[in-house]
Amino acid sequence: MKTNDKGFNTKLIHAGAFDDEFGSATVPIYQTSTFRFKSAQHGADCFSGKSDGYIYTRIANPTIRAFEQNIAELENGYDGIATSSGMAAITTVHMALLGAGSHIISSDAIYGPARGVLEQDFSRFNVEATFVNTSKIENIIQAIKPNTKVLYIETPANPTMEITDIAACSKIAKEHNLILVVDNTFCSPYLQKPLDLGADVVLHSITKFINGHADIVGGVIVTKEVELYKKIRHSMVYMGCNMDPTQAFMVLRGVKTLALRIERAQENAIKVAEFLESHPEVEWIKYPGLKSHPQYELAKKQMNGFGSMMSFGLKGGYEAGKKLMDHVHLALLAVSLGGVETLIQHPASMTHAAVSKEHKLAAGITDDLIRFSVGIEDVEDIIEDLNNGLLSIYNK
Ligand code: LCS
Repeated sequence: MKTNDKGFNTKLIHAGAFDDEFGSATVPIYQTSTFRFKSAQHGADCFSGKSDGYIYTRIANPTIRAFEQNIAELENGYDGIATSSGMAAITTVHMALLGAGSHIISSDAIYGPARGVLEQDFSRFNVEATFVNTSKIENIIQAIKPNTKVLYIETPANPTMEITDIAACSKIAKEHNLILVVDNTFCSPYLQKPLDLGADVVLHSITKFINGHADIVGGVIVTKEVELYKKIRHSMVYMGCNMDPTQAFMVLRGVKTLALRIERAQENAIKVAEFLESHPEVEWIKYPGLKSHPQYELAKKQMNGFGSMMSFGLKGGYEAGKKLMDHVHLALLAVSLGGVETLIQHPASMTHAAVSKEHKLAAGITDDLIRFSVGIEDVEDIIEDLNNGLLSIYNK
């Protein structure tokens, strides 16, 4: 169903859904790898584009198309391209937009593998990448070269919570003929619509807020214009980064409650952030909804709410961080984020334990940093759990 003229909550429920011959209330799982043509001519017409019939699930599938159209309407874009994971969304976009001899400017503090794939993999194909702190616009301008093709930003950044001004980036991108790509995973379209702020491409790990239930991995890309869409869709199909129909069904179910989940989680998050900010053992906290966040005003301007992700540092540093991990019980000690359950992780002793100090600092990860994804449990329970964990640090 086309819901372009409807409100966001209506889009969440109905965008992309279609009627079938049985009157199904939800989009069914079309768990099929291939589709039967009615005749040789029909097959020829499907391949030539004269008919929009389905051919093969790697190319397109009704359940997956329903999700792609749903997310495209949520992001106010032309159309969506669903992928097997968030990383597949990122590599698909890079494969479509970069080539030997080209250059990309990226935020320095981004999800680790999103940086790694440029440094370790695309570099082998002579794609050059420069990583800068994009929260300072002058850094981007200084990094532009004649062969720069793409400006890639993640905002708020994982896990530093630094915020980049999307509208300002769009202005620079237009002046220098760059394609602006925004990883909108930390916000979802409920909190931030990069295409409305001038971005050309928006992508997500739908593993996080969009699906919201920590039960599938997936990704999606939405473009503003048709030509970029065709280019990126080609890369997805040829590299085989497609989503599976069951993944699409799961995320179509998850996305329906996106607004409710985010509203509840961010209501909890501000209370958790205020608790942490006033806690004597907490050295610093970065949450966009606190006035102490250096980019609070920018967050207020470009986001429609402050979300439920935060990072904080403990006075006791690395050892205190490690101890806290073993003394929280409600918060799940796990990577990932954006689900209904509260998650906690200490990158220095966990995900980045084997990473060099230099690389950790490049990613904005200090030894004391704790990343916290606030869920939709009762906030009193989340705070009590954190409080008990913090107390335990000093009880030998
Ligand atoms: N973009 C961001 C901002 C992410 O946080 C992640 C995953 C990805 C892209 C990649 O998505 P995936 O392929 O996992 O669906 N972030 C994770 C994290 O912080 N912990 O575990 C995964």
